[in-house]
Parts: sequence; C-alpha cells; structure tokens
Amino acid sequence: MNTQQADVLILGAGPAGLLLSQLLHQSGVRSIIVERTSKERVLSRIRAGVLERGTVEALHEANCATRLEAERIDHDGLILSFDGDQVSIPIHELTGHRVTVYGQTDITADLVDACEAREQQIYWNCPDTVLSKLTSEQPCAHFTDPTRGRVEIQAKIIAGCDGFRGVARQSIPAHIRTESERVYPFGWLGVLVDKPPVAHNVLYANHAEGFALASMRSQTRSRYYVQTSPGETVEDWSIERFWTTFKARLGPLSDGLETGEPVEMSITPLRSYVCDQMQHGKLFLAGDAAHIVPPTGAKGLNLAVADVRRLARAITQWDKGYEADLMRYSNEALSRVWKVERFSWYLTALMHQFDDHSVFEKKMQRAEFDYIRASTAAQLSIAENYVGLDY
Ligand code: RFL
Ligand code: PHB
Repeated sequence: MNTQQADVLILGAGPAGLLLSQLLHQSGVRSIIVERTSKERVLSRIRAGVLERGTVEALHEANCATRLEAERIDHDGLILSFDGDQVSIPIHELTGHRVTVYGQTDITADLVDACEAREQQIYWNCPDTVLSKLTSEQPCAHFTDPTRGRVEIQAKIIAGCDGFRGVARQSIPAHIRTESERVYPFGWLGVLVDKPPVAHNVLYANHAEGFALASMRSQTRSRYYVQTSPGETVEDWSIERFWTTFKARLGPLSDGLETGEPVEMSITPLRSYVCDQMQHGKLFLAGDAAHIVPPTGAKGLNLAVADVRRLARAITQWDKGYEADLMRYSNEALSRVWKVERFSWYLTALMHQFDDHSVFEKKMQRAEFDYIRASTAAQLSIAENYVGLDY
C-alpha cells in the first residue's frame, strides 16, 4: 500500500475538480486529484457551451483564460420562439452584461494544460475509490492506481467533484441526505456539426412537435438540439431525421441552415436534482456531484463553477486558520443552487412539449410567452438569470 498525505484531495477531473485545484494552487494550497477515467476520455466529452460572466471571471482568476480571450464569442441577447412567434431578449441592454460562447471541452483542455504545466498530481484511471473517516480530522481515500497498485491518501479536506454518478455524495450516510428530484419525460438529442451557426444568438424554440435549440461553438461549428421522446436512443435518429425535425421546429428561423454529417450526436436525459447537504464532516461537494439542472438555460457548468469559486475561497481562508467560511459553504452554496434550479425548471417548463399537458397547461405556456413578449420586467427577469446571478 502506498500512503500519501494531502491538504486537499479532489475527487474528479471534470471542470469542477480541475478548476478547484487550479484556484487553490493560485492561493498556495496544494491538492491531489483522483479521476475515475482516462485523460483522453475527459478531454473528449462534448457538453456545455454558454458561459456566465462569473464563469469567465473564474477562469481569469485561475489564470486559464488566454485561449478563451482569443476565441470567445460574446452574445448580447437570446431568442425565444413559440409556435413561430419570436421575442429577442436584449440581455446586454437590460443587465449591462453579456454571455460568452466557449465550449466546456475547451475549458477542460485549458485546465488540464495548466495542471500539467505546474506538475499537478492527477491519478487517472482509478475507478474504485472508497472514502472513509469523513467526520474525523483525517478523512481517507483508498483506490487502485493502474501502475502503482493500492494507494491510500490521508487528507485534511476532501472535495467531491465527481459528478452525478460519483462516489462522494453516496459516501454521505443515506439517513442524513435530503434529496429532491424531478425527472422530465423527454431528452435532448444534440448534434455538433462543422457548419456556420444558423442564428446569431442562442435560439430556444417551442413548437407543437417539440423543443429545438440552436447554439454554436465558433463561427464554423454549430451545436443544435431537439427534444426526444422517452426511451428514444441515438439509433432511432438518422441524421436526415434530425435535420427534418430541427428545420420544422425552427420554422422560418431555419432559413439559411447549413446541414451536414455530425461530428458528434448523443442523447441527454433531463433531470432536476439537489442534495441538500453539500458538506458532511470534512467532505465538501461541488458541481454535478451535488446537483443537476436540465440544460435549458445552460446552467450546469456555470453552477459547478460558482460552487468551486466559493469553495476555493473558503478553503483558502481555512488554510490561513479561519474556518467560518468553510462551515457556511453548504448553506450559502445551496441558496444560490435553488435559485438556479428554479430558473432551469421554469425555462424547461415553458419551452417543451409535455405529453400529459391539458389544453389549460398549453394555454398557460402561451400566456407566459405573450407576457414575456410584452413586458420589459419579464424580460429583465430572464436576462438577469441568464447572464448569471451574483455570487
Ligand atoms: P462532470 O463533468 O461530470 O465531472 C465529474 C468527473 O468526475 C469523474 N468521476 C470520478 N472520479 C473519481 N472517482 C469516481 N468514483 C468518479 N466518478 C466520476 C468523472 O469521470 C468526471 O471526469 O461534473 P462537474 O465537474 O461537476 O461539471 C459539471 C458539468 O460537466 C455539467 O454540469 C454540464 O456539462 C451539464 N451538461 C450541460 N450543461 C450545460 O450547461 N449545457 C449543456 O449543454 C450540457 N450538456 C451536460 C450536457 C451534462 C451531460 N452529462 C453529465 C451526461 C450533456 C451531458 C451528456
Ligand atoms: C450549448 O451550446 O450546448 C447549449 C446552449 C444553451 C443551452 C444548452 C446548451 O441552454
């Protein structure tokens, strides 16, 4: 057994874990990262793409924003379309802020590069981590490293950044955990394609046949989605079926759409989930390990970054001898988490077709859309949530 000591052990090398280690490094706190899968797999994941201003700030704080600054595309607004009618929400005019298009895949690559440049210790390919003694002064992790064999890490703090299916949250005894969940009766089929984006801004469309979303990664790479039925898999969708469905749901807004073979095509289920304890003893959860939002609103990655920023500051204070921020972390993070859950749930409810909706509920969706079109107050509410609530 190899035994190692660490101030902070970070479980998971997704954006949350990598950013936490980078922010801690900036303030002189050393960490070790343990990741279930390979570096190649982590770098190949295609997920989110729209960044709140706070996320951009965090990447600057982490000193990982050089490529972001060279390649970012800033958006002044977003478009909602409902049965062919549209409203363009001028988020910059209303809030003074913009959102930024820059892919999660690129953020992860930038963070891995930064970790490697400073020789951050990362254990890749370790799928069997077990956490123990979480409520003691010396919590532990045991796992098998493919080259070194069994490893024990004795830490002072463990950060659970290991995503929704990780072990960190599961290590909190079930009788202590309070979990709230809503699973939506549909998924999103996402297509990444090397063609210029059809719309200037991110465009969310609710059509009688279902939801569609047009987004982008660059001036030459587009990210498009359509709502899928429960139980559908990628095998049920040829790329021809995708383009026909996408065009129909966008209506005239699809004019000029350039189609092609996908670089990637996958289905994501939609879920809202919160674990109301983001701390258990010396274990602190951040990102998808603690909560999931449906992707409507583009909040998953941004929420993970908001947690990490708060946790990094609290750990930095703890390292200097002040523990109060760390003890407040769970409650303060959750207060923001629930507001973001609300916005993601609201936009999901407004923009999708639900099989069990009665005429009344359909009329409510339409009335809400008409209200947004007519009301600056309603648009401001969407805009301030979309650019990101204060920390
Ligand atoms: P991640 O990205 O899931 O990273 C967690 C990392 O932990 C590793 N891990 C473990 N490591 C050690 N031991 C274990 N036992 C472990 N178990 C797991 C995993 O291999 C992984 O490397 O969580 P993190 O860092 O909190 O980041 C959160 C974001 O990734 C997530 O919120 C967003 O990507 C959500 N999401 C989307 N959000 C958006 O805002 N817009 C989107 O379009 C969007 N698309 C998506 C998504 C999430 C998806 N998932 C999780 C299936 C599409 C997909 C497919
Ligand atoms: C994306 O660009 O992948 C994206 C944009 C907006 C969303 C979700 C995903 O709400």
